[in-house]
Amino acid sequence: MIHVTLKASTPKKAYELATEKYGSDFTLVSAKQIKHDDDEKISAEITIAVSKERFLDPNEEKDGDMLFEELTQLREHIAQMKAHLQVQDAPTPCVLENVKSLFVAKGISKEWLKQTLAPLAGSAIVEDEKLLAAYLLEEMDETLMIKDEDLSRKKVMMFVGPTGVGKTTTIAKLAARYAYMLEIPYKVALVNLDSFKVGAFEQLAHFADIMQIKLFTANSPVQFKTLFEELEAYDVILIDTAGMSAYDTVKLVTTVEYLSANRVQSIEVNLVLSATVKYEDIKDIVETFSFLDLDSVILSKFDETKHLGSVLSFLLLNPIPLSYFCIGQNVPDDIVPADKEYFLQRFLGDLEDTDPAGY
Ligand SMILES: Nc1nc2c(ncn2[C@@H]2O[C@H](COP(=O)(O)OP(=O)(O)O)[C@@H](O)[C@H]2O)c(=O)[nH]1
Ligand SMILES: [Mg+2]
Repeated sequence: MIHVTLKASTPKKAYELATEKYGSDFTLVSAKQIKHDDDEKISAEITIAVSKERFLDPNEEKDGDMLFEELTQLREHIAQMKAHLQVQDAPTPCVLENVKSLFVAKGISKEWLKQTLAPLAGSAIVEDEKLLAAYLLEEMDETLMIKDEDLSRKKVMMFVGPTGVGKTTTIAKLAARYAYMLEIPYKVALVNLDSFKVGAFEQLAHFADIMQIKLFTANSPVQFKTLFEELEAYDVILIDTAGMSAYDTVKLVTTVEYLSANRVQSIEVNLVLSATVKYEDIKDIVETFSFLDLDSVILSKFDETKHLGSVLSFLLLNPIPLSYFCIGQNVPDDIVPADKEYFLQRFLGDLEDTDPAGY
């Protein structure tokens, strides 16, 4: 085996580089994030082990024709965009600026507003504040993605995210929901991988005990793999993980090892994100955790804030499907399947609070 080190801006990108070069013919040896003191930026470095044959494989170059075709398409696209820009009239400054600043004040990113409003220049919509605000909400509705609750097949869900966001509580809520609160009772098992934090096992054990739901523990990827054979008869398996900060690469790599130990059953990775989190923090969190190939985002602590602009903004620029909203501390009641209307209504409520004219 040959050790190869790859650098990129994020662990995920470094991992993708490895996949691009070596397909799936490598194993991850280590990963680390490097925080640069001078500009606060973070970069990532991963080391992988590749067989000598694969390392020397000459087929790794990207097909020249394909690259050329992609470039030609890109150029055409840019040319079209430029042509479009030239026919636009000057925007109506006052209405546009008023609506923009209202949304910016509520945490919506200037970047998203700019790209969403660009095609409207010269149209009648930008002359009417209400119409323009309605247009933006409509665009939000179209861009947000929802992952529907699908229990028609066996489901394995892993919950990841920073410490204290509500992973364990969410698992308890979902376990009760699937086992007791839906039309069909599902056979639910809980798995704990959170061996890092003192007391983490007890918290889940306590919930499992109250709900009479089986709890299993795996202390290594190998144990985790064999555990799946034991769990054959369960419909829904919910996996709790160690909470980790956005910079905690050791735990991240451990979680990757757990995920890759199980090749039989696909595991849905759910990132639990607090609705109260700052935009810049969300960026770091999602960048770090997307290393695990996120399937959905669960928004927790919806009840703790009226200001959903940051989270909404992030999801508009980086659409990841939303699966559930957690709306309080009560187990099992305070969880609802994600719903765009609910989300946008809450955001709108916040918007209306500052705007006496009402949009
Ligand atoms: N207000 C509110 N608190 C929550 C919600 N979800 C979890 N919590 C609380 O957040 C704290 C941390 O939750 P926990 O599940 O231990 O987080 P974990 O470290 O991610 O597993 C606990 O006090 C929970 O009761 C929520 O939706 N709303
Ligand atoms: Mg926990």
